[in-house]
Amino acid sequence: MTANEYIKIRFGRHMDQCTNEEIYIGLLEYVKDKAQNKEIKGGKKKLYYISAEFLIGKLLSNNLINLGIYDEVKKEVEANGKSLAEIEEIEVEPSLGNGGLGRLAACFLDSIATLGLNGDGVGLAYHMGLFKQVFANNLQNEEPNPWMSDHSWMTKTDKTYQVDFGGFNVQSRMYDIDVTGYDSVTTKLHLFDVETVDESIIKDGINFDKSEFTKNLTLFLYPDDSDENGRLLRVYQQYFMVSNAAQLILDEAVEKGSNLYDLPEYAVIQINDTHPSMVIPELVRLLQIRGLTMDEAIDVVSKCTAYTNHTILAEALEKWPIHFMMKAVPQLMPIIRELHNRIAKKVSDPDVAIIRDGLVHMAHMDIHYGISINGVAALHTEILKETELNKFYKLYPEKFNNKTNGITFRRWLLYCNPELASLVEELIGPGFKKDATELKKLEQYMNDDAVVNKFLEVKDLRKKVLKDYLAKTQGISLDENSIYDIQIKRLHEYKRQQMNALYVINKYFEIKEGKKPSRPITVIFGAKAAPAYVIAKDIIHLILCLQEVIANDPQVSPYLKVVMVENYNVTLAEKLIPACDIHEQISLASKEASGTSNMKFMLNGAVAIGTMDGANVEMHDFVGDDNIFIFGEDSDTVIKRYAEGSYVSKNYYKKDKKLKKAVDFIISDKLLEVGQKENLERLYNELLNKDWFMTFPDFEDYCATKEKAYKAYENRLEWGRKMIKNIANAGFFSSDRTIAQYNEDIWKL
Ligand code: 26Y
Repeated sequence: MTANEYIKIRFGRHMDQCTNEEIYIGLLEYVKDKAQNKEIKGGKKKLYYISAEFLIGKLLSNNLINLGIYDEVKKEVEANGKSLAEIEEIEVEPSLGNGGLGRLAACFLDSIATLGLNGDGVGLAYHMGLFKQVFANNLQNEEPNPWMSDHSWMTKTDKTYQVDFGGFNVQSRMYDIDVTGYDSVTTKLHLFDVETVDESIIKDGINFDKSEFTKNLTLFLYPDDSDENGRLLRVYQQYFMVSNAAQLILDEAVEKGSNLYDLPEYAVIQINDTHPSMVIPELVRLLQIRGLTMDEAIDVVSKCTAYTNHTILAEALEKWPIHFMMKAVPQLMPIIRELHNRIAKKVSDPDVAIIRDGLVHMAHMDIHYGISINGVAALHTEILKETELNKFYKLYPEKFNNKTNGITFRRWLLYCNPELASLVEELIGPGFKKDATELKKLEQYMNDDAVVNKFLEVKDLRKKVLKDYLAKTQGISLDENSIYDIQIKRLHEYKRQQMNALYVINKYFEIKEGKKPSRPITVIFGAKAAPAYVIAKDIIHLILCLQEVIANDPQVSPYLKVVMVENYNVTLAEKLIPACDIHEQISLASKEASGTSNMKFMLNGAVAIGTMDGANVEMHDFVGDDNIFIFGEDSDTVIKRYAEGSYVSKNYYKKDKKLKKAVDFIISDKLLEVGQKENLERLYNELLNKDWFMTFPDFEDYCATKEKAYKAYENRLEWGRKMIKNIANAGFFSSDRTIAQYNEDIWKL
């Protein structure tokens, strides 16, 4: 049946007589039907990828592409005088993630299904997801971000479980989202919810009564955890997630014939950062209820779980106070104590203990009781082994391994940049769609000027698409002849958006002094700041103030434009990335575990300005010095400086006139005209007295390197060659490769 015929039956009308909304609903149901016909015939062993975040993005086009019916449906829709792009706008993006970790989980699901592996995702159905970002008075405000509706990709199942907390219990329900593989099978994302959740308790912005846990359990993703109740709610959410996961895992194993002693033959669990770590004691608990002794249960569970670490920032490694755990999940504490005692008996070093100073160290539990621990880029894994987790590495060297992150090329090339995809196909054939390393064949065209020009033309076209899109959706006007210099990622001091802002100020002064750039520059930011992260919000404030001041300065605005897009999300990323000339990967070396937008940009022919951090290091290995602009201190220098505790930001400020002038501008009258004194002063003082992520030492090199990149951009053919070199070498960063490695080394499905 064609989509047309399906819609005819569904609505009793021909597609041309239907509204976009009806066509959307029709296509959604049509796709669900097709997807379910391809459900994987499960093998014995199954992977459960448990994650607090799945930033899946819109699914209509993605599913059409993966099912191989995109072109056909698009033609049908157009033949009826409709536009698929407009129909897609009906779909609301579920914001079930913050950033990299959540988007990685979504890319992984796509690759698991594409490789035909028996694996499902397990997470939570947050009603509001992450907040929606709204700007007013140059400040970020947070609003609820509802996405569920009667017509969504979620299908209600009849699976329900009871989950017990200290003093109360809830009944869960499982909802499923089909995960379509590219020309392959369909697997599932299971999202759990509770029926007692009450959206009406939300008042002004994203505030709600944090003490009514049955009403707020799955209301928001990572609610503000700046107070006790907020943190407690996070423990409740995590336990709710893993208790459901554990019950599902045991049920499915038993259904397939497991006697539970052989559970490792039926299930392997990937723990995505420490948010799902309680699955370990929860499984031990449930196995005991089902008849195993404590010894047996621990033995079984410790053959089933593997842990991925996504950060070396100490403050992001979760440690829960025992009194929290006693209140929220008292049934787990005796098991956690037992897990702790067994280790303490063997290893006396308190640094590797599970319980220390009244805190439960979630990562420590994962490492002692799992089969694998992996970092997400080569440098990151080395740093874990050599410094952060060195004592664990010495205990269990065989457990440590690297799995450099990857991205799905279906969404991040075929879907988001069809013009580039078809140019590539014209040149090297369709093989790259299944085997990303075939992109390497593009290198043979690097000296063919006619081909190079075609790549430049695609980029120009995509810049125009972005210009139109931002004009239409956000009222922003771009100059498509300017350089698009883009930094999009969560707002965090270590990612150093503030250093980019200081560069903008410096450029502003240069232009004022008559040193005009040879081509206008558009610096684009997209970032949400965690609601309780004060300095991050101050950085957004600074950027928005700069945007206003520069736009209103006729001397500067023809040459420099700052744009902060509102509510940066997956949908916006899909528009921004194909249009980008230069992307900013400027984290303080050693701090960005991997980065994944860097891979998306590379694949779309943007050139990076970056530090030797995360996956940038591997990107640099592939493309060489000429095709990536590397600057700044390396991770060894940074780690050493932290160890010495010798960094004094003021010394740099005093020495470097250019830097001083830029920093002082933050609290200048000009900015205070459009900004808030309190916020700008706080940020100024933070930089001057702390600058914990060391923007000052890298500032000069950063500015010089940007000038070098902008200059290189003017040699259009040479730049085109850089673009091709990047695209041709992006193959390694396919999540198909990453997932194949997880399976080979850890999951063994
Ligand atoms: C504990 C809680 C507040 C928390 C919430 C979210 C802690 C961490 C996170 C999210 C972390 C995250 O997104 N990490 C990113 O993971 C990507 C995928 O591996 C990496 O590419 C990226 O470098 C890392 O910052």
